Amino acid sequence: MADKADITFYHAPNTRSSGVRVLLEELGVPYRLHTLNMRAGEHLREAYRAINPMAKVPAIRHGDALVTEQAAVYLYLADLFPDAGLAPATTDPARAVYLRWMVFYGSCFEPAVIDRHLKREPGPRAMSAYADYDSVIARVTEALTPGPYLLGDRFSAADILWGSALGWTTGFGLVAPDPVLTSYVERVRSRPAFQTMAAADAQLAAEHEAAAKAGAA
Ligand SMILES: N[C@@H](CCC(=O)N[C@@H](CS)C(=O)NCC(=O)O)C(=O)O
Repeated sequence: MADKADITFYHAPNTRSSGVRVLLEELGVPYRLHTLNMRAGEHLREAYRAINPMAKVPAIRHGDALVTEQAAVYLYLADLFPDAGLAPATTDPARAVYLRWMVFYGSCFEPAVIDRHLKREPGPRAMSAYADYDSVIARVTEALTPGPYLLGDRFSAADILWGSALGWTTGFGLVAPDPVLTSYVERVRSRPAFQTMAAADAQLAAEHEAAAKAGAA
């Protein structure tokens, strides 16, 4: 296996890769930050398509291994650094709940939320991978009740993914505010790693904005 310090993280500020930045901060591990200025379209260029042919962030490279898709990135990194305790071990029954919510995110939550927002019909229940929007939101809300985290008292990498996602989806009005979801977002976002990421992303976003404007001038 590649050296654990040989990690490159492909990131654009204020995007789905921001949660991975929080995860790396929580893990407390060294990595190379490779930023992409989306305002300037850097993610669409050939150089980045060689990393992720979908031209999306996040992505990481660990030695020769390229990992794309945010849930895969979270799973990979949390398992790579087990001492941080952010992923239940394969022998731990909590792993089942952890994997369920990691996968539910991309296979049910995102499509349900985006379909609802764009007023797209999910189609017949039997053909819809997420059944229906209300069921998805109800399952997430139940999973966070009583909380405080998806695994009960135990904070995990899944909470970084879900705290980030519920933060932007409630923030942009894609998911209706709800006391359970809102207090969960506040709890997760109050962690120092989130605050470190938010400050660093704000600075990076300002730099990218200025560079894009200078390039367009
Ligand atoms: N399915 C991908 C989605 C990632 C994604 O949509 N990332 C956005 C940023 S939030 C992106 O890279 N957008 C650039 C574009 O599509 O041009 C994942 O879960 O990693």
